[in-house]
Amino acid sequence: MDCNPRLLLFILHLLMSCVVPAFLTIYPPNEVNLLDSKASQGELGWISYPSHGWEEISGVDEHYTPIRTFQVCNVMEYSQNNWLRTNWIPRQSAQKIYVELKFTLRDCNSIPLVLGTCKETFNLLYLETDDDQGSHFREHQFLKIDTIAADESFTQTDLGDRILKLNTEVREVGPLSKKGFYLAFQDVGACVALVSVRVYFKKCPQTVRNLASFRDTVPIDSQSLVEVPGLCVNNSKEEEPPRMYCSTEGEWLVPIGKCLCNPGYEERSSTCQMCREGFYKSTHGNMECSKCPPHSFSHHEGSLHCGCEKNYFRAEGDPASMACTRPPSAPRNVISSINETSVILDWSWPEDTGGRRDITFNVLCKRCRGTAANVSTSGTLHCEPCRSNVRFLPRATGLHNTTVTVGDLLAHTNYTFEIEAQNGVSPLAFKMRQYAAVTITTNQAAPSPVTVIRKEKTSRNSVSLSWQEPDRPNGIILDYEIKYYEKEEQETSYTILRARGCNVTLNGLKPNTAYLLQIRARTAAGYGATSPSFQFETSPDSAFSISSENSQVVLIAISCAVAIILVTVLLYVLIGRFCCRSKSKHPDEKRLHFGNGHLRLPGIRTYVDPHTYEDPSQAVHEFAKELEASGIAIDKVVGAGEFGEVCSGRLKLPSKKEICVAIKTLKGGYTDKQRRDFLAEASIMGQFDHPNIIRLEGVVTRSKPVMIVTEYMENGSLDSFLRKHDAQFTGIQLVGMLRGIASGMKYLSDMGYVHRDLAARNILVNSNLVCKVSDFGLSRVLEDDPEAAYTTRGGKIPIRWTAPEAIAYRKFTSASDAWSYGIVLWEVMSYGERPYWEMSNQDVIKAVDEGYRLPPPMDCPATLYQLMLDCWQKERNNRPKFEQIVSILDKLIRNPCSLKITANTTSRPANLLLDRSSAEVPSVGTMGDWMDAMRTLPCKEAFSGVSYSSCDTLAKTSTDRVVLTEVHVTPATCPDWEPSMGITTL
Ligand code: ACK
Repeated sequence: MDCNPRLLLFILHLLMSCVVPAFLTIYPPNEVNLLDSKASQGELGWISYPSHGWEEISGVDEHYTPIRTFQVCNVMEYSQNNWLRTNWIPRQSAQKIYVELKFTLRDCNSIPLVLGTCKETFNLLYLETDDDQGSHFREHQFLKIDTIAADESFTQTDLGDRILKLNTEVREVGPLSKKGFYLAFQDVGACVALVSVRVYFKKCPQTVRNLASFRDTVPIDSQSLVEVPGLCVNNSKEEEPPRMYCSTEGEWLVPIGKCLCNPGYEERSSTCQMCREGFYKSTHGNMECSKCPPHSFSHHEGSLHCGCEKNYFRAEGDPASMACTRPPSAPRNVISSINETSVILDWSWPEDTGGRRDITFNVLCKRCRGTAANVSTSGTLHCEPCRSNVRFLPRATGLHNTTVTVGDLLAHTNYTFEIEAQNGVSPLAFKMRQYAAVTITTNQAAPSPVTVIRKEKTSRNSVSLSWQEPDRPNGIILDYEIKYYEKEEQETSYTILRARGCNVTLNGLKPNTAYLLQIRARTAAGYGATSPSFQFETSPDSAFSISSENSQVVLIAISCAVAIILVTVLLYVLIGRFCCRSKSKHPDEKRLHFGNGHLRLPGIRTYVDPHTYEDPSQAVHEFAKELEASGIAIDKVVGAGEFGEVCSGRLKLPSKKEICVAIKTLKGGYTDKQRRDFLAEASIMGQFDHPNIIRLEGVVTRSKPVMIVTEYMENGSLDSFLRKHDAQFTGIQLVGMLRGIASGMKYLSDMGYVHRDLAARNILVNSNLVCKVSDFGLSRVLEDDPEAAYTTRGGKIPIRWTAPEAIAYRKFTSASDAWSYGIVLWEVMSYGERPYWEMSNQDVIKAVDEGYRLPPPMDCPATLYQLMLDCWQKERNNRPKFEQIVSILDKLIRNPCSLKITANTTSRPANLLLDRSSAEVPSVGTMGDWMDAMRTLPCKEAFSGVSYSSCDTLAKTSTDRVVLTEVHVTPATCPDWEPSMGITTL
């Protein structure tokens, strides 16, 4: 070789230091090598022509990995033409190839003594063939790709040395069409070392994009982009056909469309993998699997949804992401308010809604034989479904509110209502049905009016009529009252008849006269409403047509008739008087004639004062059943009464179920008077039959101890019951209790009975929260009640509960009971607070007399406070009647929204009482604040927050009523709400 050996060594050294070791070389993934000289560790076997031209040299790199290089450096000689040809390289799928050359090329100036032939370039050529031609080599067959020159031959170092630099040149060749090709390097007199030759083509490598897999794609030289369809990976589904474009540079571009993992699978590392245990995926999509919702599980991989735990369900339409739920528990605190033959049922939401909000309520009505009291103990009554004509308002099933009114029940009949809460999964769990039951007894109800009246026969002086029994007799019709009068006289004078059947003949009428008639039916519950007026006319008087021979006969007949009538009237008056005296109770077909006045007919039964009986024990036996002591079992003492202990126990009557009872005993050593007074209570109680009056089961008077046995009230007296359950009831429940008390009091006042000691301590509460008035007696007010105090007039009166006129001059009436009812109302709304707190009785009397009244209890609805104030009107005739109180409370129950308007207070105002005369002031924290507000606030501000249309309206509504602020409800939140309702409905 002609080369300077030092030069060769230098080149080799350079090779060793610059070449990247082959085994470390990592090429881009989109480049596919067809030839890599560095990868070959043995001889490459390339052809060198002439043989003293290109020379193959072996060496090792710094890792001692052998590498092969070629070099030529015949710069000292003229006319150099040295060829180096590679082996045959199969083209594979390449259309365009890249040739990457790494080489060093010496700057001719750096070689001393060069004879002028030195070159600084070499040529790169190629030849396409379909097969390997072995060592057969012809120069002219090769096509030139390019002349290769070095970018830089030397680099100057800091020390002034010149270092040979490695050049890298890449050339594209194509399109190729034959199966393979050769490359050739032609040296024409340069000093060059070919360190490595790499031939490659570019492709878009197999890839997964958007869960679609795209195959290896070799770009087509003639096209800039190749569209490639993708295939969804396993367990996925095409959402939009996936596509991508492969560029000539072997790059994937513009992914379009995508695939989504199947249900039960989620995307992980560009694949769709099964959901793990405890997870689920119910839809197609590339979201992650979700954790099983509460009360559900998945024990397998790849779950589409999670199964529900035992006793938990998923309703149709519940999304898989929703927790499994269960049927609700039974509704709570059912209270019933009976009004004759209808009942309002009210209850609280179930404690456990089962995890759902779609709660509705169904009410099942059953008619039962036996008594309500039997139920509370034995729980088994013979019941059958109610008749279909029982009316439910708004309906019996699918109720969204917690109240329903049931009407058209039979009078004086036991019913059980089963109230069931349902939610969306209840149909899947019918075995888990839970309901609350309440048993009631409807009241006696007056019959409905007679509607059909027919005229059967008319004559000059009489008419025969018939009519149909009322649609709803509500009991056995005892008789009908027929009232008639001449139309012209307009009721100034009328006649009343009673008839047992459905027909009557009216005699003694004026001829040719128009009459109006009304009929009403009577049952044990009293009179029903009167029928609409029925008009009839008698026939014309034909006396003028009578012949003169007959006129005498007619005159005689008329005289006789007049005489008979006079005698009849005389007899009737006498008999009537006699009957009145002898307290005849059921006169049949009595004729009464009243001139110019109103008849007060006995409607419902009236209360009979047992003290009017000469022998009070006769009264006891008239109104109370004598019980066998052997049928009574005393369990325990529950309290102390004035005459002895109060016990709970059981009563077993022959052929009846055992029931729980309360037993009041008369302690030994009593005087005759004490015995009489003790039993007087039973004589009074025994006259009452109402669901809100404590029921007397009977008395034991023939053996000792003397006992009064009543129904048992599980929750004891109302005052202590409320104190025990402070703030635990809803407004509607409290109103339900109050309604019961008012209904009982209405019954008592209708009976003509004045209670005189109405107070929460004298109301008993049963397990269904039904309140019943108790504690009847006469001397009791004086003796028994620990609250009773002696007045200046010597009477003993429960001052805080009693109306001023009753304190001042013992004017006890139903109106004074209404005052006491107002106090009970206050006690209930304040959960058993003591009225007037620790004020002395004297101070209470004085304050009330000066017009001060108790302030509203905390959170008390404005309507109820207004009702209290109405009950505490000084003028007793202005106080509401119990009938009105019942109807006010019914309205509130029907429209619970009105309870949300509260009369703001005060736990307990500093000055204790509110001045009635200035009561139109917004309530404020204390009495002092309240007075200030009254003086300073203009009307508009004072009532800001109340949705009144104008101050005028306000002033009008508030003239004699207290208007209270703090409206917590707005029409938006309470659609049925009328702005004035909170105040004016009273
Ligand atoms: O609050 P209490 O437990 O309920 O204490 C008093 C006590 O007797 C003295 O009156 C209780 N009591 C009275 N009558 C009855 C009844 N019918 N049922 C249950 N408890 C009663 C009252």
